[in-house]
Amino acid sequence: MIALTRPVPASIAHCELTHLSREPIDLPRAREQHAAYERALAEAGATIEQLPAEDAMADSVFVEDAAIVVDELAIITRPGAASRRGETASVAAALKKHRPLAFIEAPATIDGGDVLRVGRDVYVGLSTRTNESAVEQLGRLLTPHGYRVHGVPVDGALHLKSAVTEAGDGVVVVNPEWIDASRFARSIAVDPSEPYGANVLRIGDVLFAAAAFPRTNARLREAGFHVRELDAGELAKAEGALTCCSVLVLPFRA
Ligand code: CIR
Repeated sequence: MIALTRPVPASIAHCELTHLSREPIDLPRAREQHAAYERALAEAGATIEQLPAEDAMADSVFVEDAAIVVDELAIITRPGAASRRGETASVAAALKKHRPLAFIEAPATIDGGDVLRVGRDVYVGLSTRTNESAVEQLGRLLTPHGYRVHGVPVDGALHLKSAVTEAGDGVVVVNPEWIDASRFARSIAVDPSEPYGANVLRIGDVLFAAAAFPRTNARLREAGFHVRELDAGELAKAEGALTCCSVLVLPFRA
């Protein structure tokens, strides 16, 4: 598995914020946490492919939002925040070595953080960043490959994957306040005191989870997942979580 990443930009203090108030971000500490994230993914078996830094683009570390990668193709997004549209060109250049490319076109807008694949089901969050036109375009691109594409209203969270991610084997971890958990056959709810605890990242046998959510992480351990906690507190102030900092490219399985 390849994980595309990008360094934390010098301009991160000017990032987009939707649900959080601006707090000072400690840049050296954010960079240390990001480097630890890259090392941890590498230890779990990912090959890190680091994109060139984009220091003038404040949210450029959150590479997940620029692309949606499945076995058959990579879809380059049209991010919902106009300030982020320049981030996609370098992600497209990196992904064209690994997959045929397709592109989301106006009037659609979509952030990769709104797209969750669980088996052949692709859930697309209808958020402030992602619209119905993007759901239609994704449907046209993915249905021929055997995926089912579903639009899912997101209420209260920035992205769908702030509210739900896959822990593994079809089991999702979900904040039921932000999306309808009954859409998923098997789910584990976050601890109610940890609304941001649903963003986890599975690499091989390891389930990465933010250290800030110990109660939710205990629930995941009780369910049998091998949880490894990462300190992601600085980028959390930029409204980014663990999945946001990588684009995973799995080995192609025909
Ligand atoms: C933004 O608002 O776009 C960034 N500050 C945070 C993006 C986080 N990305 C993600 O959840 N996939």
